[in-house]
Parts: sequence; structure tokens; C-alpha cells
Amino acid sequence: MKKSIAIMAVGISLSLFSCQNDSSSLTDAGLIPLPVSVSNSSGHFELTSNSAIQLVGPESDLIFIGEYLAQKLRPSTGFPIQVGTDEADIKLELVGDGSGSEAYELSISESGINISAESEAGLFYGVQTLIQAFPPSILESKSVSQKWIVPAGTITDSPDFAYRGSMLDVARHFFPVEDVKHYIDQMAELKLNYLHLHLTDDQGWRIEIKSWPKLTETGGSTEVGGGEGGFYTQEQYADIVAYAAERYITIVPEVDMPGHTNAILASYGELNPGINLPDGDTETIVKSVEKAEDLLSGSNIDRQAAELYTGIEVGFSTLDSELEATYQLVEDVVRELTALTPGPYFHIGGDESHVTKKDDYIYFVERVQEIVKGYGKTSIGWDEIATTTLLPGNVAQFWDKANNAQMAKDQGNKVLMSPAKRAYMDMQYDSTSRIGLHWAAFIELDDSYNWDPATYTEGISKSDILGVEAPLWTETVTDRADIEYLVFPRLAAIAEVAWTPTNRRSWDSFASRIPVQGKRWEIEGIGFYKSPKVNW
Ligand code: TNX
Repeated sequence: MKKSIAIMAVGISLSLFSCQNDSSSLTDAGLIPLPVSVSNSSGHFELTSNSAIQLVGPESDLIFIGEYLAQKLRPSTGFPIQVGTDEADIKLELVGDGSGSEAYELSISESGINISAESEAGLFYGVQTLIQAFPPSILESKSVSQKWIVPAGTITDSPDFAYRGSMLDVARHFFPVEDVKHYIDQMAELKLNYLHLHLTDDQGWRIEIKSWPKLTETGGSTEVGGGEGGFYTQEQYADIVAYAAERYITIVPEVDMPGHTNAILASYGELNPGINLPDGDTETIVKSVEKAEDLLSGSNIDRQAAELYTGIEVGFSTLDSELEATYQLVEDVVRELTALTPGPYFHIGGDESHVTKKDDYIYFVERVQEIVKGYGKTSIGWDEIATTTLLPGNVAQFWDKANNAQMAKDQGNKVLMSPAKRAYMDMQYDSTSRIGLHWAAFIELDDSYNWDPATYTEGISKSDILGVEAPLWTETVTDRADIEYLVFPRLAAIAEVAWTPTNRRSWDSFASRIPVQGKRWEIEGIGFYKSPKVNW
């Protein structure tokens, strides 16, 4: 008799437990990117008005992470959530001297939550996972009356690739500091760790350079479509760098050269080899290329400032690689910008230099790599730079030509994967997309998701790859709403491609989790694209 009661009791509690588990377990919390290992256990943790965050490790280093978490939890719960070193139910623990990997472990039980990692970045990623393990309403900015429950279980996690990035083109259209910070906030939630800022292009120069003030005075004064453009002062740029660093995101500044330089040539006529601005039609471009060749082969070049350009053609401008003043400009720009950039990389562009003679291109890119090295930075360039001799450690960013990626590999250099057909977020989703281009492909959400960096390009395998980056070119992107429409949800797909090992990834799993992320975006006011491939 006693025995059968005991069995019944076990049966009831098991079925209660499984109900609980069906409706809310860590495995269906909509974690993106999917962690390496997630295991559910029975019960849950409940956040209460007594909950607090305990920092274990150097408090001065961890306080930002603790406060970051508390600030996410306070508005919706209305709980005070203190942060300090006192014993508490949420523990953030830095193990060792903090110089370890980006891995973290998150364990959730009835009695408490423990996140431990060997680096601050790892702890920060654990915090991001924890926030996702709460109901999406945890992100509400006003207090909501509900129970704040996190399903119990254990997560161990670490990124597949070291470089998980996105690029924002602030040159074609300029975006104010607040928009960039908002973008950084979103990247942080997806555990991305590099923001590449495309700071210069034909249509605009967006970073103050004190030794060449006309770059911004003139070169920053317009944008695609003829709007007023803009630029970041050095203080503003430093502010972006610091804001990103607090979120474990490193800024990679790009100065695109020797092509994509019309804004320079419009600002300093003495640097202009004399190629005229195209009206946009091919015939005009061909004529200006011919003229450029004439001018470059002759000795008396009458240098005049180019006109500012507000169209969206590419490949018509070039710096003069035989002119010493060109390198004075490059050196001054690299000096001023690297002084403001703590990260290891400086992006030198190098793409689509269609009017630079091949020899000139090689000479230029090789010399610029030396300049960048002289300021202690590693160069990244678009894949065309692999046609030159790369310095050891420099990186080729594959966007178009597999052959170029192969040449980088053959030189012993790494490749950053941004295949335009998969990773370009300026591509339209389909022919009805309200903005975007489609020269590379239409890219639906499943196209952004269903590829493997390690097998995408023939001859390039995992060990050749530094990481993955999703660029947003902004010819058709004018404001934050446009950014959000093209970037979300595709950035979440790319984040998972970069973070989660391929054998853990599947479109079906992603498609089942992304609607939860959609709820989070809705609460955060992000206007994402509701892909018809997903049952939102
Ligand atoms: C090609 S990708 C470019 C950019 C354009 C983009 C538009 C690359 C290295 N160059 O200049 O903005 O296509 O999709």
C-alpha cells in the first residue's frame, strides 16, 4: 500500500515536471546563437525582489558586466537587483586571471544561477544567454507583473570562430553616433565581437583627420542621393570605440583605397590623377578610364579637385600611386586613426580599383600594408589584396573571388568570410523587398543561414578562416528603420553561422527559435523583416 502511494507520488511529480518542461525548458527558450551544449534539468529558478548579482573576481573589471545584466532585469521586473560582492542568487565568476578563452558555463538551479568564464568576454556571453533564457518580456522597458522564471539546466558554450563581425557602411549614407551605438547593442546580444566601420568611399569621408581637415569639410559634406552627409569627430569615434569595447566588440576602421576615393579627390585636388566623375553610364566610365591612362602615362597632369559624387556607381576613382603626397595622406590618416583604435586591425579596402593599373595597385597595396604595420596594426583588405604580396598575419576578406581567397591561403594568410551571395545584408530578400540591391543574389533568411564557411569556397578550409562578417552596404539604406529591415533577422543567422559548430546547426532548429528572437526584437522596437520562411 505504502509503496503504491509512493509510486503515484513519483508519477504525479514526474508529470508535473514534464508539463513544466514542455512549456518552458532551456532547449525551447529560443537561444540564438545556439550554444554548444544545452541540458535541461528539473525545476526552475525564480527571480524575486531579493535577487541580486554577486561578482566573484576583480570587482572593478566585472562591475560593468554585472550592471549590464542588472539594467536589463530592473525595468521589467521592478526589482532593485543590487550588484556587488555579497553572497547572492546570481553569481558571475571570473576564473583565473581573466585572460582565458571566450567560453562560459551557465548553470541554473532552483537555488541560483552561476555563470563562470575564464575571460570577461566569456562572462558577458553567459549573461547574454541568461537574458535569452528569461521570457522575452524581461526586455520590456516598463514593469510587467508576471513570474520571472528561468528553466533549470546547464549550458556550456564557446564560439566556433574567433572573428564574428558585421560591417556598417557609414560612407554611402551617414549614420549618427546614436544609430551606431544602437547597432552595437544589437550585435552584443548576438555575441558578435567585431564591428567594421566602412568610413570612407566615393560618396563621403566620415572621420575627422586633423592634419587633412578638408577630408571632412568637403568630403563629408554629402552622401548618396545628395543629402547633407556628416562625419564623426575624433571624440565621437573614440566614444563609439569605448561603447563597443564595454560590450566586448572591437572596432575595425576601414579607409578604402586606392579605389573608392572620390571623396578624397574632391577634397584635395592636388591628389587627383585627373579621372573625371562618371555620369553613371558605361560609355562615360570607359572614356574616363582611357583618359586616366593617358594622364597617368603623361608627365604634366593638371590636377584639379574632382566633383563630389552622390550616385552609386563603383570603380571609377583612384589615388595616384606614383605620387608621394598620396602616401603622406595615407600615413597621416593611418597615424591619426590607429591612435584612436585599440583593436588589432586596420582595414585598407582595396576593392574594385578598376581604374588603377595592376602594377600601381600592387605597389600601392604593398606600401600601405607597410605603413599600417609601422603603426602596429594588422591589415585587412577585400579579397583583391591577395593579388599583391601580403605581409604575414594580414587578412583577405573574401566577398567575391574564390581565386583571391586561394591566393591569400597560398601565401599563408587567413581569410575572413563575407561571401556576397550569403553574407551581404544589403541584398534584397526577394524581388519585392522595398530596398536593397540584388547584383549578387536575392538572399532569404534560409540562404543567410544555410552555408558552412569551412566548405563554402573551394580550397579554403576551417583552419584558413579567421571568421565570418556580414556587411551592410548602404547605397539604398537611409535611416535606422532601413538598417533594421535589411539586417534583422539575417544578422542572427550569420551570428549562428559564426558561433555554433556546423554539426549543431540546422535550419529547422533555427526556424523554430527565431520567432522567440522576433518577440525580443518587437519588445525592443526593432523593425525586422518577417521572412515568409518562418512561422512567426
Ligand atoms: C560591392 S563588396 C562593393 C561595395 C558596394 C557593394 C554593394 C565590395 C568590397 N565592394 O562598394 O557597396 O558591392 O553591394
